[in-house]
Amino acid sequence: MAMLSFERKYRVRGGTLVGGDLFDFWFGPFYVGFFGVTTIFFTFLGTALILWDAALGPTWNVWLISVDPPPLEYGLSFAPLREGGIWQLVTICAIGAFVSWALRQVEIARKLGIGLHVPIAFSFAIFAYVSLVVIRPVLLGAWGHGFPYGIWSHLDWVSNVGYQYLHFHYNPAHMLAVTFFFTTTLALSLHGSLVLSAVNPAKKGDTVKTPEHEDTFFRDLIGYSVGTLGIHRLGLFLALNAGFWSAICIIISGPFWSRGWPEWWTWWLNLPVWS
Ligand code: UQ2
Repeated sequence: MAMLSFERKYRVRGGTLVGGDLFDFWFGPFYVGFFGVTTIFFTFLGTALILWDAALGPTWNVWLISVDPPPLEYGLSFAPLREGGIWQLVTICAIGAFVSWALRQVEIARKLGIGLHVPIAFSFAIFAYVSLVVIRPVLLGAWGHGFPYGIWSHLDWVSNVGYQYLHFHYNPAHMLAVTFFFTTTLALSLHGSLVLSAVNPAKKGDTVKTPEHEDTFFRDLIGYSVGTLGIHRLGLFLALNAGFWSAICIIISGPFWSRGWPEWWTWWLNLPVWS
């Protein structure tokens, strides 16, 4: 079925979570919905606030512009706009836009009668962001523990917070997150190259090869094929775990472990089996 006629067939009413029929329409190729409106609202307001903060100075250098969180002294209260208040509003807009986007994905999935895998996957990315700017700052008692919104400044933040725990790579949850990120790239490169190799036969003019060829390649190579559905389950599992352990590794840094991460491993040296 041609894509355009398929889309017309499935451009049906219903499936909305909020607003009933009111926003149940398309703008060109885009489904709008209540959450399309709220996504646009938060995105434009948040972007305007970032531009306003930049206009307050001290620089228009895009690498150096930074919307900073409030000083730690403000704790968990609202700060004056020029002293981190704008950062607080930008954070509200960012979370509003991200959650709106996820809920718009839910409405579209419901219209199509497909699973909720995409919004659930996206929610792990939202969780990782929220862990940095809400969960950890709240557990530590100050919005000032959030990261600054700037290209250079957020890199400095990551570096400084890392060294605060002496050697962040000794954080066991960070180890898991990094391993899942690398394994995700391994799985996607295996999958992407395997599919392209099957649809691009070595001899020009040959018809494309089948999933059986893909299975056979890996059975010949390592004695095992995870399968065409399996590789996508594996990919989703790896990617979700990468985001999840990223969130965990920063939430535990401070609220649940405030010394250097290398010291955490003394539990190993203290095992009774060594004495
Ligand atoms: C596979 C398969 C695919 C694939 C890939 C494999 C036909 C098109 C990449 C091979 C993957 C395996 C053996 C798992 C590797 C494990 C890790 C943790 C990276 O069998 O089925 O479908 O794309």
